[in-house]
Amino acid sequence: MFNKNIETALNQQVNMELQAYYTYLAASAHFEELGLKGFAQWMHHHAEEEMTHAMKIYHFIHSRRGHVELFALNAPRQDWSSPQAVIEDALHHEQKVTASIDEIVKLARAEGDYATDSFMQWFVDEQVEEEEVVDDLLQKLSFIEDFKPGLYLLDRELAAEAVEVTPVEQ
Ligand code: OFO
Repeated sequence: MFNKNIETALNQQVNMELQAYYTYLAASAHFEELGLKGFAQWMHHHAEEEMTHAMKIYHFIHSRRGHVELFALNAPRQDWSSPQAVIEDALHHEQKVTASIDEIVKLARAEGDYATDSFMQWFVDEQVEEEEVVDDLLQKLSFIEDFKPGLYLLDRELAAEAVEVTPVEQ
């Protein structure tokens, strides 16, 4: 029998990952409207990653014969004062996700659910990478500040990376 506390925590995590999908999709749309296509693709790629995270947990709940419960999503923020503000929001979001994942690991250990503990280790590692990637971009933006040609070059760099990582359909 799947532990109810773990099931609830995992369902909440599915919601958090879907909320991240929605948040990054809104950021992608914002960059698209600014004409920053590289940033838009970068965000779109990250939005899709969040969907895969949500589905990974979704399938895990089913594999334990648990019940998947989908909660409502909040409307994401859709307006920012600068590209830096968007990426700062993304970093705060990732930090919240990391804290939430750590809580699930703690709960799994407290409940003696070692299968969930083991499953969640993938997310623990993934969050290290997620925070690093977002923080790297934030650092680059802090070098650029308001220097428009720098933003243009960074946008081109992100567009080139997006082509390498995945053929994003437009
Ligand atoms: Fe799912 O890692 Fe970002 O939020």
